[in-house]
Amino acid sequence: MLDLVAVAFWAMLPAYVPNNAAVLAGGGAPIDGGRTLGGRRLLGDGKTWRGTAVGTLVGVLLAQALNLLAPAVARAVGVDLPTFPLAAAVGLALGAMLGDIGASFLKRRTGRERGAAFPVVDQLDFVAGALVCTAVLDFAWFTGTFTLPVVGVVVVLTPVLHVATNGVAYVLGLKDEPY
Ligand code: CTP
Ligand code: MG
Ligand code: K
Repeated sequence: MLDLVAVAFWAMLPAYVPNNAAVLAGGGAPIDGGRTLGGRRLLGDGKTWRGTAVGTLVGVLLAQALNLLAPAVARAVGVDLPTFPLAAAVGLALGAMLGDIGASFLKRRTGRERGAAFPVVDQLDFVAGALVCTAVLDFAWFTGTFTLPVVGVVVVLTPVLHVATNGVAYVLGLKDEPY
């Protein structure tokens, strides 16, 4: 069980960090360019080119760092940890950002203003995006790493981590809402 948690956390790190990097880097031009659909913003001012680009880059670079650390960390925790081919790293990082963007699209369509909470979707949008994108870009790595038990742990573990990290970011004044 601890092995599963270690692999799930490690494999998802390049998908966890981009959204937090985007919070720090966000600002500038919104992706939707101010466009609206049915009287509401397509995505809103919270989804910017800069936040998306920096978030993706940080996730991909983190994966490279994890590749270097993998042998030492694996030895220390006694668990076989995966390394990230570039396609998988891009899938995890870009997919996380796209999942979050997709959720904003759904939020606007359901009348939720920027920053509004969308329970469950807020906690799992980037997981769905990361898994789908990684499966598309490197299917062999995806199926070898994200076995059904690992995916199960990811789905349970991620909301817990998400609530905790966003709570901390909120208390530190880095984020406007604690979700
Ligand atoms: N951010 C960004 N680009 C992204 C994602 C996030 O610039 N692709 C930045 C924005 O400054 C955003 C902040 O990170 O306001 C917090 O992200 P998030 O909570 O996802 O956005 P919200 O502002 O809450 O907007 P939404 O309701 O659309 O989720
Ligand atoms: Mg938000
Ligand atoms: K979000």
